[in-house]
Amino acid sequence: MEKEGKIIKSIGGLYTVTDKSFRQFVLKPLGIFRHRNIQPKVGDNVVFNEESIIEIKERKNDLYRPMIANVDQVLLINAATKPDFSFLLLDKFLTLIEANDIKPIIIITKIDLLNNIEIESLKSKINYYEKFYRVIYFSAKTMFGVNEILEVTKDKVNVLAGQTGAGKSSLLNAIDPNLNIETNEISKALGRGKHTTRHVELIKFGDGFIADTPGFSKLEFIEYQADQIKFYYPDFFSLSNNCKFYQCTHIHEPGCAVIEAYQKGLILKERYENYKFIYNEIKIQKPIYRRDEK
Ligand SMILES: Nc1nc2c(ncn2[C@@H]2O[C@H](COP(=O)(O)OP(=O)(O)O)[C@@H](O)[C@H]2O)c(=O)[nH]1
Ligand SMILES: [Mg+2]
Ligand SMILES: [Zn+2]
Repeated sequence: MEKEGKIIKSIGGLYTVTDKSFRQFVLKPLGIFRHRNIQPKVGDNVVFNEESIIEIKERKNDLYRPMIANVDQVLLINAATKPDFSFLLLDKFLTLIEANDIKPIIIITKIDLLNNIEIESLKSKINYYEKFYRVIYFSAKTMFGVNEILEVTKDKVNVLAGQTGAGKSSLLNAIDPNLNIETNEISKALGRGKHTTRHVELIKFGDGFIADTPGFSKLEFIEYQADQIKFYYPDFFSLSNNCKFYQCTHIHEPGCAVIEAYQKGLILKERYENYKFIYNEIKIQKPIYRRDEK
């Protein structure tokens, strides 16, 4: 009997594979993978029989942190307040997620803490992002937006991102109270060592999956070149055909269509300023090479 499934957990050479009806099997990979130097990983879509994983399907992507293959989208959690909403953090996360070629879903949580005027004022800016990204407003307290989150995550492999305190764990608990994840884990977030040795696991999340640990937590751009990040701004990219110079960085060049759009107010002020800020941050960073982490 051969079946198809997905690896949701790996511990000491044993892989937990779930089939379409969420039945789970603990399996070993065929020896042939080791000989070919292929290591199955969480998120892999596989063919298996009673004893073994016998085929690993081609990966559509391969995330480094957490170590997961075939991520469909990142739920980027931003608190509307507490901590203050930060467009810089939003744009930094979006840049990193785009750089990994994964689809971001922007979730603005804790909206129960804003009054109507504050919500409208935030929305008037965040509207800008809705041209390129799905934006969902949510509250773990009132459950506003819960159906929208269930709909968008259905049948998908999701990864959470967002700063500590943004409301990631609360969102998971709101969607599935059985998860019972600790919230407000400030002390844990500071204790580094633990995190790197943890085994990542995909957990059932509505009718999809979610990684049990957030990704993109270190907002580092070590691997990127300043003049590459323009490709991770879909709003700039769509204008760049009209820039005078083919390799325009949209920072200072004459005849730049992006700068022109910004000056006309067609690009959100914060968005363009953050782009310049991130560009310069990368430009001045010393080349550091990423330590080999496991
Ligand atoms: N009022 C309100 N508080 C929230 C909401 N979501 C999270 N919080 C609170 O914000 C704090 C941090 O939330 P947590 O889920 O631990 O954030 P995480 O660090 O991103 O996992 C906790 O005290 C939560 O109770 C929300 O939608 N509304
Ligand atoms: Mg948390
Ligand atoms: Zn330009």
